[in-house]
Amino acid sequence: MKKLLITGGAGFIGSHFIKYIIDNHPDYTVINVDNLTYAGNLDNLKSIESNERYSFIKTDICDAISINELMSQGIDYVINFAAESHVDRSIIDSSQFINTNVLGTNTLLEAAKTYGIKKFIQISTDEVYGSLGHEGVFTEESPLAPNSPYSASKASADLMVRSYYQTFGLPVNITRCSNNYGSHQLPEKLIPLMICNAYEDQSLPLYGTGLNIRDWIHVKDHCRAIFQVLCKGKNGEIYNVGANNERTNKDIVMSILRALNKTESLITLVEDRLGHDYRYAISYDKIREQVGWQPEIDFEEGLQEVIGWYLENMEWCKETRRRLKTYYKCIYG
Ligand code: NAD
Ligand code: TDX
Repeated sequence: MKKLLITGGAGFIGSHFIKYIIDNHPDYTVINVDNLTYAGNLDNLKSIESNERYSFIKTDICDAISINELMSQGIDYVINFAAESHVDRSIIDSSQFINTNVLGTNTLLEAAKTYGIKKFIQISTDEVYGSLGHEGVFTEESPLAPNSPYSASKASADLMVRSYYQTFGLPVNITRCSNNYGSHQLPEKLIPLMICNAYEDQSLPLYGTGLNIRDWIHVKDHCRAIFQVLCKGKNGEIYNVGANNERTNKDIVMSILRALNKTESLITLVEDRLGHDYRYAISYDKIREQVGWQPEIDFEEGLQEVIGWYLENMEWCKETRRRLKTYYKCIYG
């Protein structure tokens, strides 16, 4: 049995990854380390929670004593999903982004070095490359040019990961993925927020002109990519992960409105996000050529399937939104 330590496994992408491993790779055990912030929800893992190859430990990745104790128990691989992940929150207050995304990653790297971890994968983001104009795509050679406190904290973590490879020879990979969509995503992010609002006939707040562009990938394609990198990634390499699905935010919202049979009048153009990146687009040539991964899920089909999941799971949406509202009220008043 190979022992995987997953951080942030109660969140959106981490929980999908754990379910993917437990359901498809019987030669792996998974320890999920998550401190259950407002974004962590163990209900996301209900389908596998009693599997004997899965265990959960509530710990902060910044807690060096607990992290060292865990890694001393014969862990083979570490995949770091844990992060503060919402750009808007980083604009209001960046401190927790520095704690978790930078210092937390550093705590994991130190422990991974001490205990001779065989592979450390950092789950990063295309946002570290900054913003594109109308032309071009991000490649792994694109310069780091993060624009938000969130993306700056992720870029900082990437540089620490790189340094542990260069200085100590820690076997690392960094994956930089485009915007994920899928089930169980917190309704603070564009797609689930707009589905929930449209369902309840509430207004759909599009920032600025609504014409900013994101490049979308189904979370299940992302999870397969991470596993392929674990198996075949060359130490020290960065791999971009994407699926060539550029859409304006307005296009996305229009698709949601059509699927729910609602009218465009629900859309409200609101004040723009500060420092709002105009466009992301990512080339995945390197991971296709070196690792043999490519996306499989068609965007239009995937989006309809995902909208269907939220509509069938409105109780999950309502409960998650209730928790989110309570949390936001406590933090921001
Ligand atoms: P998420 O916010 O849904 O989940 C984050 C998880 O990390 C939560 O379970 C939370 O409880 C946990 N966590 C936060 N701080 C922690 C700490 N200090 N110690 C332990 N656990 C902690 O995020 P997500 O959307 O699933 O993103 C996962 C990773 O993927 C992040 O690193 C993010 O930067 C990256 N990423 C996300 C996207 C996207 O579209 N969502 C795209 C590319 C990369
Ligand atoms: O209410 C909204 N209205 C709106 O117009 C929200 C929440 C978002 N938007 C716009 C902003 C972006 O252009 O939609 C786009 C997507 O926004 P988010 O869902 O907040 O995602 P983004 O800022 O692109 O970042 C996401 O992708 C990269 C994840 O949250 C990050 O964790 C990941 O690294």
